[in-house]
Amino acid sequence: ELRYPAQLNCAAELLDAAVEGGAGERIAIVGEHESWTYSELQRRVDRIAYVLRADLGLVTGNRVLLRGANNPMMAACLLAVLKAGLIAVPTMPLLRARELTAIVDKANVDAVLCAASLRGEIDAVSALPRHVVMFNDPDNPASLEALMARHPVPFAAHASAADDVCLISFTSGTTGIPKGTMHFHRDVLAICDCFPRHTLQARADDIFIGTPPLAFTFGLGGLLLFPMRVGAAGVLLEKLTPDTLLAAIEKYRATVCFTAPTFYRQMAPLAAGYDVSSLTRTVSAGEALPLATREAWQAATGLRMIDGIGATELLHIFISAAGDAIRPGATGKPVPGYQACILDANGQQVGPGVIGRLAVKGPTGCRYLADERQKDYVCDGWNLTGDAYEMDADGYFYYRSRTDDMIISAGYNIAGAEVEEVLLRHEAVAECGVVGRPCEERGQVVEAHVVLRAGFEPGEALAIQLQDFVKLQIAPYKYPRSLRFTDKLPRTETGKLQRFKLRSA
Ligand code: 3UK
Repeated sequence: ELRYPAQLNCAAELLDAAVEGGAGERIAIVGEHESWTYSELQRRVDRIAYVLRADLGLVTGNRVLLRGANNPMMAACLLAVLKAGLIAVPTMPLLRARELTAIVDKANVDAVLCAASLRGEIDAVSALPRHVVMFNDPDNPASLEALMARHPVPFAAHASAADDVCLISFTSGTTGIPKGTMHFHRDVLAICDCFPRHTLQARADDIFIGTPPLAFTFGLGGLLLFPMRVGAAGVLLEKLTPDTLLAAIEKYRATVCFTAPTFYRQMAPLAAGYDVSSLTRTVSAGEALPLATREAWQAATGLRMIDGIGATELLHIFISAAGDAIRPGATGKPVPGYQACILDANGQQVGPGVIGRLAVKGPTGCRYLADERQKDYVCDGWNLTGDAYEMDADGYFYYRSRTDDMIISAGYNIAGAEVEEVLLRHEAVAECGVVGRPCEERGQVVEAHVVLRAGFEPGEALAIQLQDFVKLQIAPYKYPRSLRFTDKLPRTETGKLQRFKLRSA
């Protein structure tokens, strides 16, 4: 069990402890134009903390909305908010003014720190808080950097309680409605002391890289908090594509990579063009990892993918497996520190081989901002993630679908992910999404939305070929009776398929 002192500031624990422990001259953060040692990062964090407290007059518990793509200053701002005893409200870079207005309102934001490149949507927010400060804004005399220059170091970390809220993270909203989740100082350390420690076995000489935004807890943990907890380096790059991520892995000799399954699927055929031999662990999360993707990645790089399921409500990954413990097809076992089980519709635990609702318990857990259906997610201390899972006799957990995405067609329960797995094995298929479309006769009909690889033409003949391909590999009642070709699938900024958009397409 994890134990932390009652008084705990997670930023001090990550940053000041690293410097005091002798990591001061090691590289903490690498950006496109600069890289900072732990001491350099600490000096910036301390000056920003003074700006927040002394210049803006913020007091303990005030909320600071953060906007920026992945870059070193965005990381420094985040850490400064935590170190000053304030609450960070990071926001996804692509959010529009309307969504930002809802967050400012819901999270009761007191100040905004915004990268100049994302200024447009912030300016359009109605009812902004009193303080809006821009960073990465060299020509602006009122920029955060200009204010920072007037302050000394060090800044003494605010003496927070271990269970003071320090982070409000919004879910990516696969259903379209983002929910705010609150996390304590101790939660931030707890995620560092579970998955990266036990599953990844992170070390000081690791170099972390990847695509998830720092505003997504997958990225916040994987690219900033996890490396800091062990004195390692995190590479923070904006606007990565499959090609530029591969190039960056080569350039920075990255050892650990975090991204979503679709990104690995796109990188696999390109990987031969780059030297990615520095990689030792690659982590896939955000949505189910299809077997075809796992195999393509392993064939291209020799690496066995580490799949892991995480959730904003639980802050990070809670079921995973690495190395020899990997079982293709399974997400893995509960990460040390967490427990998991499968519940039936009545909330009773079921045994191996039965599909049910995934329930999770551990050092972190869901706390929605007021009035947001806390009771739907937390029941008897168990977090219900909304996923349909199955366990085997050895305690491995297998993803089946989101509970509300299970397709029921003519009385059969069909998991869209299983049909997607099969389609992705066909040479013509680059991407696909399988959903249940309402249908009078069968209740729902299995419908596949397919993006073709270059060189393949959409048409009736190919549709029939794909349908037959599915029928030969899984029970024929699961084949997509409806099959549509499309150029692009609707995805969230975190790489998740938006099935609700496919259902109404
Ligand atoms: C789904 C997965 C199958 C699942 C996240 C790592 O994705 C993250 O958080 P979100 O709040 O979404 C949570 C939901 O996403 N999911 C995530 N990973 C997997 N499904 N296999 C997986 N490996 O439905 C879950 O309930 O956006 C992931 C770390 C931090 C995160 N916040």
